[in-house]
Amino acid sequence: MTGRGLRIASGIVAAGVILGVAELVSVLISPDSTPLQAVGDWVVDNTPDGVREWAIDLFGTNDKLVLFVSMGAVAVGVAALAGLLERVRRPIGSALFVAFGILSVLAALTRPPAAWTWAIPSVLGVWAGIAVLRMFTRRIAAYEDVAAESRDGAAGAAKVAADDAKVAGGDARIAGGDAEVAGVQSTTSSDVELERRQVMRAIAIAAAAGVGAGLAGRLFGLRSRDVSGERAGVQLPSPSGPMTGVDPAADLRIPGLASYVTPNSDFYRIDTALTVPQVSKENWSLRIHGMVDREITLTYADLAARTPIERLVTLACVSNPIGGDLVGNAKWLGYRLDELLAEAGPHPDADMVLSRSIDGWTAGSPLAVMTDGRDAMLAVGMNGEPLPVAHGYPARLVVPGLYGYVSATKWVTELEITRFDRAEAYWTKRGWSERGPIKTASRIDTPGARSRLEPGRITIAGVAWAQHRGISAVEVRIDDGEWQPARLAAEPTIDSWRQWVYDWDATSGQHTIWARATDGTGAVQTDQRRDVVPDGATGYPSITVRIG
Ligand SMILES: Nc1nc2c(c(=O)[nH]1)N[C@H]1C(S)=C(S)[C@@H](COP(=O)(O)O)O[C@H]1N2
Ligand SMILES: [Mo]
Repeated sequence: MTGRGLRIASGIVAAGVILGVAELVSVLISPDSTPLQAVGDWVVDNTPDGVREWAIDLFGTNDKLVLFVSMGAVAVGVAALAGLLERVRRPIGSALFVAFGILSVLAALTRPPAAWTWAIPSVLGVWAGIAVLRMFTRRIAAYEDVAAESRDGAAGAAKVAADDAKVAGGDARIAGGDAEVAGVQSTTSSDVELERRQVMRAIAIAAAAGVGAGLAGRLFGLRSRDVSGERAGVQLPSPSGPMTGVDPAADLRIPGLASYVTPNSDFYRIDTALTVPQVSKENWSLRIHGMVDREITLTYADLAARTPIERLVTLACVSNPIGGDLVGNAKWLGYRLDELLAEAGPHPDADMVLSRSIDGWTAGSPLAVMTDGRDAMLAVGMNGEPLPVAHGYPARLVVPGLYGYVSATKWVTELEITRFDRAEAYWTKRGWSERGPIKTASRIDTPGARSRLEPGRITIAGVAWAQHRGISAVEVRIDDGEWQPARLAAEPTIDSWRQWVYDWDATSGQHTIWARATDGTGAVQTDQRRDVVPDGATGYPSITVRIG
């Protein structure tokens, strides 16, 4: 490695020390206070809409991984530059680190739950990183001095030897001079090599220390806050009335068709959280405030005095493209929101419930929808288990008929009663519609797109949903043929999706299969193809298959 290579390595390793030390210190504060997390969260919240949609289009639910990798690439570039530019008397690299530190402190302090202590990991990390960078820079400078001396020394020795040879004029003396020159050179170059090795060793030690601190910090931080153990011990209360049994006739159990109830492990997950919030039920509370007669705060223990309901509700994401799988049906156990809201007494001129999660994400739901008698709830259970941590443990909202982005707040801690003309929720600020009623949609699950099949009887099956309106019909069309009615499975509730099946006598050739649903009000799903922005995709789903 040359001096240049050493400088680049020293910058990258010093940056690693910043992140590592910050991770370690954050164990005492919050995992969200580290530069990695705080800057990452800031980037997530401030990515321009165009870039965000492009990234979600391209990477789907891997967008978080992609974000971390691209942030890492930028960080390595800046760190290499810092190492290259830093000099003993010209600390440009240190100045870059200070600038990064300021950005990181600002990002940490503007996170919703931040306290002033959230600045500490960035400050201590940058301090340690600069100390390490300065030390390396001094040693690299010393190494470069020795290397320069050795070159000068070798040149000087060669000159002396040549002079000697001139004076003596004898072959033997020349040989001796050569030998001496060679001796001088080999001593100095091994000095240089020794110095270089020492600098490299120091950099390697710092790299190991930085990575070690970072891993230890992450591990301790995650372990000390992990609530999965606590969750496993939660005893769910029994719902009022008979337990919601799933009507067997609702599930056609056709291979390839989504099961009527989506298992928790298969349920889609969408949120802006880079690491899943770990909220202990002991610290959790829900504050209902704003335009209300009485502000109330409920703890998890307070919920035990109430009786929950259990309902099947299909949750759908507004970002679900036609035919997509950002939709799932679960049995939710929770407390009626209309009752909770009534206790606080919303003012008559309020029209929005702005729900907020522990990490500051918000959704704006129409107050009228939450209180019109539908089974909108503060859910604590999902399919007979406490809410999985990634799905909002210990409590989240579920509102039949509204897309997740305007209703389904996970890790919910606040309901602010307000007005649509006064407040704006997370995605509305980013170009999505302020209202998000779910649009009637259908999906073909089997056969799979682009399948090759034998001619004869083929089972076409899928799901359709129009939450809180229900599904009254699904029709299938082959190529340009007539729309044919599909057979519908039972519909235990209009708040869930409905399975459908159609038996097709397939003939040879390439065919396109279309589907469309009619909701419980008699309205047919629109054939107008529209993208997901700003309020959900529309259009008929279709697949193409080859027969024979
Ligand atoms: N705290 C929080 N809650 C959130 C979100 C979020 O980003 N943060 N995303 C919402 C969106 S867009 C959807 S579609 C649903 C998805 O819920 P799930 O991950 O349990 O399927 O959660 C909603 N609740
Ligand atoms: Mo969503």
